[in-house]
Amino acid sequence: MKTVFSPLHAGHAGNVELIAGAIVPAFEKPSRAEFIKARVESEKLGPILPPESHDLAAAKKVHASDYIDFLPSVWPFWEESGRTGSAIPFTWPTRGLRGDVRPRTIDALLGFYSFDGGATFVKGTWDAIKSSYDVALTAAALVKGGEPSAFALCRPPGHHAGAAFMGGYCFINNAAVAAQWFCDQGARRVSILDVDYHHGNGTQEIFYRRGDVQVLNLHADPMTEYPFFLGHADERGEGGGEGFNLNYPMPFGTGWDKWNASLEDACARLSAYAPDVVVVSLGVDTFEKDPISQFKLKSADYPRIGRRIARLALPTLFVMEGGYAVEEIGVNAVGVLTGFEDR
Ligand code: Q9C
Ligand code: ZN
Repeated sequence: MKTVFSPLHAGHAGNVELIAGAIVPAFEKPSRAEFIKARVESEKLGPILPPESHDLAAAKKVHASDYIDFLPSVWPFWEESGRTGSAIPFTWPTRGLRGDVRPRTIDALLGFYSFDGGATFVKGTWDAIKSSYDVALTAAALVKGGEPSAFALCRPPGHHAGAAFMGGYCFINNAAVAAQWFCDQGARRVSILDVDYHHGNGTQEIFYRRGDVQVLNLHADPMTEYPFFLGHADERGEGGGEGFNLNYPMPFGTGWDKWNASLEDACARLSAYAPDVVVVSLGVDTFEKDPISQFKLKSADYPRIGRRIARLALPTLFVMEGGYAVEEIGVNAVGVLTGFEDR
């Protein structure tokens, strides 16, 4: 399997986050992608290719145009405003406030275009976001061109980013961009299988009213886990999308047997939908030692995930999302891919 990777991800570094009342170094850090790349190499998964540069038209098919134009403006605006450090959102137009009036200062705009304080900017962040987008589209083109599968080693991740907001370490929704690109290239139906520990709220929002993109999400129950405000089992799509969004919320402590039962059900639903292509939002924060998560999957479980996905017998694009136990993230992410190739 070919991997697409860009070193520009590394400029998105040194960010901090607020978690459990403490400001700490961000868990979403460059070593994540480097550990995965090293494992791709040591396991000889296949060639590692650089991305081709794309304009932002494909991003604007799933995101609001003004939101996409905002992203590269953040750091220059931050510096013009006399700021240093990291640009972090801190105020949001929630219930009772006006979300329909676009304000003018950088602090206000950061809140206007986000749902939490987990999408933070430093100088190299936009170039990393853009490279992650290019990685996803380049890997999608490999699959469209006839490769049975490809691995988009995206960083930053994307599945929490909605049509007009960032959050949860995510800016551009790489998996959604790729799925839409497949539709625009002639796919009649696309399935997105999101196995990240957290609910892919952005992906759900983007496709919620559509029947041509099926979204299947396996994740920790939002009653007790981030992103808290989406991802319940009764969210099944709306209008033309009714029945094409499926959520599998699971409790803290979930291990392989229970998680796998959800995967089996999702795979059966996916097969019944008979898409032309599958996009896997590949998060490995379901791992038992993940520092911010509460599931109990073991390293030996990840190849089993890959083997089950391979049994769908469909062209498959893997798009990297979360996973934070950096020592093992490479083993687990690449474990899915070698399992997919049954080796
Ligand atoms: N500062 C992904 O796995 N935790 N995102 C709270 C608030 C956010 C996880 C952060 C976890 C986001 C792609
Ligand atoms: Zn996650």
